Amino acid sequence: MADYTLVVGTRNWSSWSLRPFLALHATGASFETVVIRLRQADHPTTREQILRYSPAGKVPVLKIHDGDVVVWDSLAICETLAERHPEAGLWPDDWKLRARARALSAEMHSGYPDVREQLTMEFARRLPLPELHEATSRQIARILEAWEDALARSGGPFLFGRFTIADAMFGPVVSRFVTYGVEVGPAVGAYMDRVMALPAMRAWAKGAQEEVESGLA
Ligand SMILES: N[C@@H](CCC(=O)N[C@@H](CS)C(=O)NCC(=O)O)C(=O)O
Repeated sequence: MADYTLVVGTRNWSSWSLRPFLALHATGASFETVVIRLRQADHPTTREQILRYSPAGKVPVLKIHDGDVVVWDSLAICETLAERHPEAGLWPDDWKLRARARALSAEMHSGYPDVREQLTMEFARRLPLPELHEATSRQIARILEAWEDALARSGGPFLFGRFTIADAMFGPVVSRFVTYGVEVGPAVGAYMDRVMALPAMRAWAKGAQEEVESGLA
């Protein structure tokens, strides 16, 4: 039996689900993925299906088989994984870097509403950049500045050196910037290429592509 079950939404769309998927992949633990179809206006069963796993009625949800524990919310799942798999180094070792990585991850978790709304995740699609609202442009500039700063301080290849939860939290943003062709500088461009090339991102891309091709997304 696998160590975990991760319940996610339609992979082409569910940006929240991608984050713990990347973190879970990085632990090397065994897990199975259950995909619940989102945005089915004529199928009210989506909510019922999610409620079978979590009282919060949202994906992602992590089921920890050892102990029969259920954790919902992307950041809570990532924190739980970091605690259960210290060897995976999901947070930086140095407390100062860890504090910055946590702050950046929390900023992502609770912020950038206009980026989310205007540049919705369409993982497997390539779309024209819409005319950006001022707030969206401001939030994009803040993200790029935060990435550039973190990469310059750490020297890469990821935001805090090795892959951490901060990269997992920004994985869907990388996908959005690729989908809409957001203009970025060379350091950020190289970082985005590295994130897109992660085996976990490729696995997610394959799932999203299949959903798009079969009309599920
Ligand atoms: N803050 C939550 C957000 C979760 C969330 O909004 N999930 C969406 C999909 S990406 C969802 O479950 N939507 C289904 C619904 O609202 O019925 C997290 O970090 O996990």
